[in-house]
Amino acid sequence: MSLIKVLNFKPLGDERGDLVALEELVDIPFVMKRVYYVFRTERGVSRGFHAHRNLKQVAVCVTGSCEFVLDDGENRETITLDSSTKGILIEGIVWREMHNFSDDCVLMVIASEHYDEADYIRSYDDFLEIVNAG
Ligand code: T46
Repeated sequence: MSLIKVLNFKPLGDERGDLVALEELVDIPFVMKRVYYVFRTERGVSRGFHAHRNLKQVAVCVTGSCEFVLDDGENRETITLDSSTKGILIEGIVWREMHNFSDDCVLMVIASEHYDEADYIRSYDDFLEIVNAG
């Protein structure tokens, strides 16, 4: 089974332009507690390099593009997010990295929990230990 779960959002555009609506438990498969966005990432800079113990997230590039690497300790997969109507669901203990941000990239992330630094696993060795322990 692929590590990458793509969510396709319905564009509600008309002659005036585009609109996408994301509703809790309809388009986003969890209760939404937080939204953040990453922008103005410098060329050549990568982000992420961590996993979460207990967090579900949906990531969408609302403008521009970036690459997501997801790794469950056995498999590593890459996806380019380059559409405001395509998101990915990240759940479970999955290592993530973001690379190749375009200059205009605005990466929006919807999260199932409030920010909690204690939820982060920031060492790849600790991540492997946790996934291998089941
Ligand atoms: C993730 C990927 C996709 C907060 O204070 N509140 C927040 O909600 C967030 C997300 C971050 N912060 C602070 C923590 C750091 O001092 O903002 C700073 C930058 O965060 P971080 O280095 O974790 O950013 P990324 O881009 O490496 O990772 C982020 C999310 O933190 C993470 O949960 O899955 O985007």
